[in-house]
Amino acid sequence: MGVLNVTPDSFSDGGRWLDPDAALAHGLRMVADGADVVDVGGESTRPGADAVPVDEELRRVLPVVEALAPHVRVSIDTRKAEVAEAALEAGATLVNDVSSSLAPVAKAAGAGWVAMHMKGDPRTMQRAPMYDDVVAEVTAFLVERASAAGMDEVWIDPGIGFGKTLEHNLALLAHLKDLVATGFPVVVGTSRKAFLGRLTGDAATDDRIEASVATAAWAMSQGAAMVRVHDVAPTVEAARRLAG
Ligand code: HH2
Repeated sequence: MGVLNVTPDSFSDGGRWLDPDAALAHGLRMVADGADVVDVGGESTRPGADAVPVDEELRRVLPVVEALAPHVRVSIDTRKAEVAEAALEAGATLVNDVSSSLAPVAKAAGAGWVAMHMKGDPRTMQRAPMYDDVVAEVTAFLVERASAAGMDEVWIDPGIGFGKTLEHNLALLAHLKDLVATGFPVVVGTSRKAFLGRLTGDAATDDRIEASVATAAWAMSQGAAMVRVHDVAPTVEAARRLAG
């Protein structure tokens, strides 16, 4: 899954794809590089981010979803039902839902749904997140949401960096097999995230490519069915090598 943020403020590619033509070109580039899905988002969910009004989010994502949908499977990365509905009408077929609340919208449209775990909301989620057992709690939450959805296509995602410390992120990655064992296909997004910068010496987001590819490869080796990445070409290369 290639990331296409049509936002001014995403943490790693904010402002680069705000223009619809630039966004389309980058989406097609990721398809040429081997992405099976392009994930279009119009609201940053980085820690501390402010919410975006519905009209503005629609204005950002709809032209891009429409233009890309004939070329590749498009997912819509949103927390808003109105945006998910409009994007599904414009050609998206998967709802990537960091709020884990949009199953009814995806279901009504016959689309797929990614349920992601987040503790709190983006504005406050990194203020001292705490768990008794992060792996057990995240797994239980996702199984409950995914089972309750009663849909054919439900993916689960531990939500790396969403209300989690470095230690929480590493525990979830170390125990990904617990999520895989639930039987739901697992999505993992580590790409360019802050915890990688902490592990490798707080590098700029563009310098986190090796760590991003390494953690994506780890996730795939543990049975993740999809990885959400900014750097499609090296991740596809890693996937091919893993497949032998
Ligand atoms: N991470 C981000 C956004 N959406 N969706 C899923 N399913 N899993 C993730 O880990 C995930 C996600 C955050 O990354 P990004 O879109 O690159 O940044 P921003 O939220 O600043 O736009």
